[in-house]
Amino acid sequence: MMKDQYRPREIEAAVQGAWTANGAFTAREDAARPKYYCLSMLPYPSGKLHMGHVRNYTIGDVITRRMRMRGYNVLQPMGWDAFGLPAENAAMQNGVPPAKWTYENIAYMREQLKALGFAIDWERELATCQPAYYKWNQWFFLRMREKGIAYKKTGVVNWDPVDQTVLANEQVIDGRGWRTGAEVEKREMPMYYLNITRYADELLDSLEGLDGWPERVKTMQANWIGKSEGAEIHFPLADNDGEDVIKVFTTRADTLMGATYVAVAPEHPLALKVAEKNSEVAKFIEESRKGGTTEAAIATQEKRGMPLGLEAEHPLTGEKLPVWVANYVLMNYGEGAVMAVPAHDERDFAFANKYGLPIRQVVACEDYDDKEWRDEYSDKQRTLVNSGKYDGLGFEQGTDAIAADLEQKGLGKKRVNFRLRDWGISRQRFWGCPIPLIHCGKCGEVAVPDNELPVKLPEDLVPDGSGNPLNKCAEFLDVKCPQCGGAAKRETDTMDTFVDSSWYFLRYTSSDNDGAMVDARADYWMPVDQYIGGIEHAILHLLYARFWTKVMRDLGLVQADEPFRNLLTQGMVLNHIFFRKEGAGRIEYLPPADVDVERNDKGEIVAAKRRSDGAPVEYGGIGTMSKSKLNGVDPQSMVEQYGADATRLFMMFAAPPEQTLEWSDTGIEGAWRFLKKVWQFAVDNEASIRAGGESFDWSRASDGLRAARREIHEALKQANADYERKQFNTVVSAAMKILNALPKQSAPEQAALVAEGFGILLRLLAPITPHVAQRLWSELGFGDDILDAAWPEHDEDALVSNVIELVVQVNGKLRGRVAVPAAADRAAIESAAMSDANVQRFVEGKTVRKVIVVPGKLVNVVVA
Ligand code: ANZ
Ligand code: ZN
Repeated sequence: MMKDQYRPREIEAAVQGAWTANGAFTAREDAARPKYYCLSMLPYPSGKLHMGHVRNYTIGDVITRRMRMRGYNVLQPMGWDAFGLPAENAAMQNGVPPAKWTYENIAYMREQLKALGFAIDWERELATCQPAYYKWNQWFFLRMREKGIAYKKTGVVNWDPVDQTVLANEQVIDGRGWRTGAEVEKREMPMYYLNITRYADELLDSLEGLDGWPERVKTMQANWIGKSEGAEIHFPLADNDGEDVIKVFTTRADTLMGATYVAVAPEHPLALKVAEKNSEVAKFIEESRKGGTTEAAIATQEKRGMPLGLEAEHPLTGEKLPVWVANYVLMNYGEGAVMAVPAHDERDFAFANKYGLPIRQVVACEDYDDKEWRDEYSDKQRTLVNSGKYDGLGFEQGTDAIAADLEQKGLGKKRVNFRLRDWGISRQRFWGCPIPLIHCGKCGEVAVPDNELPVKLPEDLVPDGSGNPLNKCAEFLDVKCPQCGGAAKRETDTMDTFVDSSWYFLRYTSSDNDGAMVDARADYWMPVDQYIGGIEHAILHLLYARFWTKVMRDLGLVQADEPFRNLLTQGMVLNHIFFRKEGAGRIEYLPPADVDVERNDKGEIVAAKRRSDGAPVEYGGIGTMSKSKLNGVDPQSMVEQYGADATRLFMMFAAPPEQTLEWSDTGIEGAWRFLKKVWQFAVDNEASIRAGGESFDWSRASDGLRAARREIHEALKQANADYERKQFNTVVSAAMKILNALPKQSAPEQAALVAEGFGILLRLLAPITPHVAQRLWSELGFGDDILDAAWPEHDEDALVSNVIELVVQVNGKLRGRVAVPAAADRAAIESAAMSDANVQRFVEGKTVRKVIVVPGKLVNVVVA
């Protein structure tokens, strides 16, 4: 007999225990079965799971479990993106080594994941801070260095003076460090770069083949790569024996005859050379170091510049043009210099007007006004004027003609430029993967020999805020030169943590191999069939992972061209925000759990009070769950209160995966109540379910039974279509429909219906609420393990209605509808039509002249 109470904690612990004991989720390569690699982005071990994690991993788990029931050999691994700044910050605050903090967080979060019942192959677990993992970062870095894909150069970087580190462009917000808020400075320093631009064309072109990616993400990647077709043009420097030229990149070579000056970036070698002798220029360059290197920062700052006192020759006319240094020219883009065409480029226009430089119109525009910019000035659909022999040509013809002439003179040619820059991976941080190099006074920079890898990061150091502690750690620093054996120093820079996450999905396939980065198992599992994660990783992480995979392919390590076949970007989890304004404009946020709300009849919140003291609080609308706004909901407490299944069910039911999800207390309660109903149904109908397992001839079933069965199979058909589309919210609605279609207290003749219907329901729910589905499946004798039960498909015959509905008219006017058996004859149809109550009202007291029956459609009663 079944327990009559739904007790999620007891069920979930027992079912999880059995999975662990059986190694239920250990994945083994098996050439005989189709493989399916389902991957969720690995979490940063921040301390505890948040709802965003729960949503992400539930989506992945639902897909994993369903694919397994459909016969696929499924791999779903998990790991930890374990290097990074928060561990250093925690170390500074609490005096614990980052390693200890990180490993403790991992231990805690691993238990949380296990309590949620995810079908993870824990044997493949990895943490990117483990030497066994990052050894291969180092090994591969050295292979890339040998190939010139990793190279050293001095770059202009964003420097955060507080954190004492280089920031990536996206870590600079409004010219300030994203974490410290400190004004960012530009600095030059030697760094290691990965030559991702070598792959720019392929990274762009192969986006086209990624049919399983959201268009939006592909567009973001394409824009980031930023391919521009244009030309490189050389402006020889006057008074320099024609030796030195200023190279510029332009997308408007057609406007060359309108170039009136040349401008170089403040970090351009020419500007630096002039600055050596000219203190004004030196001062200008110094000032322009302030502010970030981001395009946004540069686009919004005031355009400033000064002449360098040099002249360049126009490559076609020989006219002397002044050379300026200007802060709107980026050193990192194109050639770090522009040919200025003030008449047709908005930035040059503003600059020329500010400094009184000539403006020469060369593209036809009526009423050209050189004081007021209009967007049509830069329109490419117009023809050239004031351009000598090029007059009358359009953009393309003009570009071609000018490029051909330049090429003949050896002063330019058509060229493609990418916005994408090489990936600087050096970080002046402690908690990251050491770059495996040694600096020797005699031999220079020497690679650590392969057999000495990994270069281990000391796990007992505690950063104290005064820069990288490796710089003070003699044990780490002092080393013998591998080449000459003399005293040498280790490199103390570590790698950008994006390196760690660029290939972890490959390592999962071969995680127990100490002797190789990956082995043949990578080719069995790759590519990842379904990748799931946040849209915030749409650009960098995905681009780096694609690049890294292609490099590994080119070095013969894997076959895959692209790492991720299908990509799902899940929406954010939102919750209400409540706050009070305290003195001095300070805002104090309150957790939604401490607030009682009043709603209007549309369900909108119109007033809110703090529960403890009844004092009014302000409602701040709905927003992403965040620590600072105190509107997060702790998954742990949800699991404790309602169980993992209800938490998972709510997450899947509340919204389709890609949309935002609004947290709701009544929603999770509703999910839990539904599972209670499912349980109660099993308790009430146990005998029928057990009795109804035999095969049954549905063609002989009563109309009522067949109608109920039709409802169930229609819902199943819909659920399967929705599973395919990954619309899990309507899968849950279909499950609810099925439960409603089943008789609550079944009679013996309903046994077959109940057994079949409930078996379908359990299997539909199994991916979403695996524990309760498993328990009921085995308890009711359906089988041992629902994990590998055959996925239910609808029976086409069940969809065929044996009852049809006919329209009944009286004198051509619609008066009723009747349902009749599909096989009913004329007489039966006629009598059904005449017995409809409404039809009778219109027929009463009249003479029926004729009854017309159009089979399958209508009945018309003609009366007089
Ligand atoms: C002359 C010109 C005339 C331009 C005109 C535009 C309009 P995209 O499309 O983004 O590739 N440029 C080139 N290098 C630059 C740098 N380092 N810093 C700032 N601006 C730079 O943009 C290419 C255009 O951006 C180039 O074409 C150049 O200005 C400018 F009517 O050259 B153009
Ligand atoms: Zn040496």
